[in-house]
Amino acid sequence: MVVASPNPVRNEKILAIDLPMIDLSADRSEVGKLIVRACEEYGFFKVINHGVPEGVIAEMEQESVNFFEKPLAEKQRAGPANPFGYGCKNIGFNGDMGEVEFLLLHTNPLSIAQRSKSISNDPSKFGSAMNNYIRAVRELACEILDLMAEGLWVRDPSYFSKMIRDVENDSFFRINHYPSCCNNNTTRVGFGEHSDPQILTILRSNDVGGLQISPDHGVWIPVAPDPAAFCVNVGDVLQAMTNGRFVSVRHRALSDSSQSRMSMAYFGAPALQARVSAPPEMVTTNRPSLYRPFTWAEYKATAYSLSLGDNRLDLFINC
Ligand code: GA4
Repeated sequence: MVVASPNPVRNEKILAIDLPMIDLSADRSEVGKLIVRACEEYGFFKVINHGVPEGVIAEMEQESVNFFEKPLAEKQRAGPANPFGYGCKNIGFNGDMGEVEFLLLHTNPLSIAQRSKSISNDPSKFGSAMNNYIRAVRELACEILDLMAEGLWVRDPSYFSKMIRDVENDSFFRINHYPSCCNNNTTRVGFGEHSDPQILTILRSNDVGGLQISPDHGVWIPVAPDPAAFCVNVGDVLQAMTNGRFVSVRHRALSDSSQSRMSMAYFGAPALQARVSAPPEMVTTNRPSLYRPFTWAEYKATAYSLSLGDNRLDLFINC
C-alpha cells in the first residue's frame, strides 16, 4: 500500500512503502529475477538469510559503539577525515554538512591495521572485528553481484563481482552515528541526499529509522529499520555497467531528535585503474551504449570535485 503523508523536513511527498525483501536462501534463479526487478524499480532492496554471522555483526557494532562513546577530544585523534578517519558534521571537501559523526575507512587490511591505532585502545580487537566484518560483507556483495549477472543473462557471472574481489579494490567502510539531541520532535538532515558512487552498498543500522530513498524527484520513501536484514543499493558504477538498466537511487538519512541512529555501510568499489564499461550483453541496438568507458580513479576524482548532492554520472553520458 502507498500512503502519502506530510514531510517533516521540507514540503516533499513522503510515501510509505516496503522495500522488496529478498530471501537469499530461496531458489537461485528466482532470487536473481527478484533482485533484477528490485534494482530496476527502486535501486534498493533488503536481504535476509544473508550468511553474515550474527557474532561478526555484533562485534563490529560493539566496537563502533565503544568508539562513539568516547569523549570528543579522543575521537578527534582519529581525524580529521581526509577522506579517511573521524569526521563530525563535515562531509567531503566542498562544504557539505550534516548532523552526523562518522568514521570513514579504507577496507585494505594494512590500512585497517594502521587506522585502528587511533580508533581503539585495543587496536588489534578493533582491527580483527573490522577485518571479519569486511570479509563477510564483501562475500555477501559478491554473491549478490553474481546473482545480478545471472538474472541479467550476462555470460560471465563474475563480471561485476571480480571488480571488488580484485586485491586492489578501493572499497570503503563508513560508520555513521546520528546523535539524538533533545526531545522536541524535530527532524534534521543527518546525511544529505546523494547517490553512492561505487558499485554496490551493503548497509545495516540499529533499530532506529532515518534512511529515505527518492526513486522520483521530490518523492521520499522511508526505509523501515531492520537489524535482521541488510539493505543493499545500486551505486553509480553499477548503473553504468548495466547500461542504465539498474538505477543508482538518491537517498538521505534524517536524524531523529530523541533516538540515536548508528549505521554501517560497506561501499564495494573497483581498483583505481579498473575500467568501467557495460558487458556486451547489456548493449543492444534498442539500448545503445549510454555511458563512455571510464576508470574508477577518474570517476572518484569527479565525485570528490563536486558536492554531495550533485549528479556526477550524467557527466559520463556518451555524446
Ligand atoms: C557518498 C557515499 C559514501 O559515504 C562516500 C561519500 C564521500 C565522503 O564522505 O567522503 C563523498 C560522497 C560519498 C559523494 C560525493 C563526495 C564524496 C563526499 C562528497 C561530497 C564515502 C563516497 O564514496 O561518496
